[in-house]
Amino acid sequence: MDTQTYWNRETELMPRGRLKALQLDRLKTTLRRVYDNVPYYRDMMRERGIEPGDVKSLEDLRLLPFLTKRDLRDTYPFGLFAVPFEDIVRVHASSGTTGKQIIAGYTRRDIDTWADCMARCLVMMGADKNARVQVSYGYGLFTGGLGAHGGAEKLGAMTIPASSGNTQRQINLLKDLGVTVLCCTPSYALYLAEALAEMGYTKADLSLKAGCFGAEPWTEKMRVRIEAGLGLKAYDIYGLTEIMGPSVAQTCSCQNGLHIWEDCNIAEIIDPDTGEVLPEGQTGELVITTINKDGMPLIRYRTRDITRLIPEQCECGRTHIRMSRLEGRTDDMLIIRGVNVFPSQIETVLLSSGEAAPHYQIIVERVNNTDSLTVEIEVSEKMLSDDVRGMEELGNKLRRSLDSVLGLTCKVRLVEPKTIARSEGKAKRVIDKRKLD
Ligand code: DLL
Repeated sequence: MDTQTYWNRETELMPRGRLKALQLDRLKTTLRRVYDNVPYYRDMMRERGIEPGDVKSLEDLRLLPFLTKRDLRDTYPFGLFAVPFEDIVRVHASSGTTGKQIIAGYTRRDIDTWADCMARCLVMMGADKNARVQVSYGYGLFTGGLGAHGGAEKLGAMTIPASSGNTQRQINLLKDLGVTVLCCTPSYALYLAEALAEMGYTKADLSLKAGCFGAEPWTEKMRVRIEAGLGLKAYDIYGLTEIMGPSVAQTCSCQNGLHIWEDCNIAEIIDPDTGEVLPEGQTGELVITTINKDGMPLIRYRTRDITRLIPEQCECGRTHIRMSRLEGRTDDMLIIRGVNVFPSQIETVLLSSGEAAPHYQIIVERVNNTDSLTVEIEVSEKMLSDDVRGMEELGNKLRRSLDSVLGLTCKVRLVEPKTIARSEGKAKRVIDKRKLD
């Protein structure tokens, strides 16, 4: 597939000076609209003594307060809508793991902008209207299914709304319909690769060329596994319900960072503890301001996702800034005996070993007021041996690697293949029993 074409050439290759001018223009319009139409925003700005006219440059964005998930909950369900109710044509919701769900509302133009951004992502993966796109993200309130679907249809590709689940049928569809592009979570992609082998097929029985995987953290090593298992090139797609759903950002064929569509979003990176904006290139929490959204614009929304911006021009020609693969979320970060631990660090260690399957679960417990971390790891079929000593050695080796990377002692429990539950959507990697107490 040709990855050198663009869906929206003018926008995707727009010189940075023009792109910044466009951002400022759209930012000013957005601020004026939310100030006039959304009392919650107006109050927030007035509390700070700010009016939309005070924002004269992109740097002035810093004058505005942050918005957090808490604000979205406080204004649940419709308090941040910035258009008359009759203009909202769809809502999506994010369940989250804690607290009340949040609702996002979209106008017809928003749905169209979203589909346009998603079409850009698909073309960035080499798809065109001859592509056959299987959407195996869940359809419904979750944005994955309908989001990917909208882009594939806009592109004119043959769109297969498989949704998630029913894994054997998924494989049959992939094979029988000659699907070229698969959209699903990376953990489900891995599960599909496993199921493919179990059904007696190989990647040669499929016609897959590209995969559009996101909605949960994953690592470079996991990408390599998926690519080998399904015989495709795997792209990382990012998004969140509050902003748009999939297609806020995606990797191009250079596979070195995700292009954030900057004609629709302004990205900042802040220190999650102090809220201070960090210089370009430093790692911190991603903050997004939407500048091309009518239904529910978000100003300086704290995503809780940890990444850094890559300002250098990309070889693919697109001028939109990139962000690095997400390192985790501020609220995913486990603090165990004072040490910060991200599930992605554990995944990297396991996959580097070459001996553990990428199926694992992290269990955190508190015994006698001390936190303990246990990593349950599935061994691969070929490693599963009756030789108890061999298994013991493997367990010790993994434990030593984890100890040194994490900087804390942990326990390793090796479990038999296929004993850790597979997920058809977002994988549940962490069981924090401390929170359950
Ligand atoms: O997960 C939207 C989406 C659907 C993105 C399909 C990509 C593909 P939410 O359910 O609201 O929306 O969850 C958003 O998921 O803040 C990140 O923490 C995480 N996330 C999304 N994409 C990625 C990714 C959708 N590529 C939250 N890598 C975000 C790592 C991701 N984490």
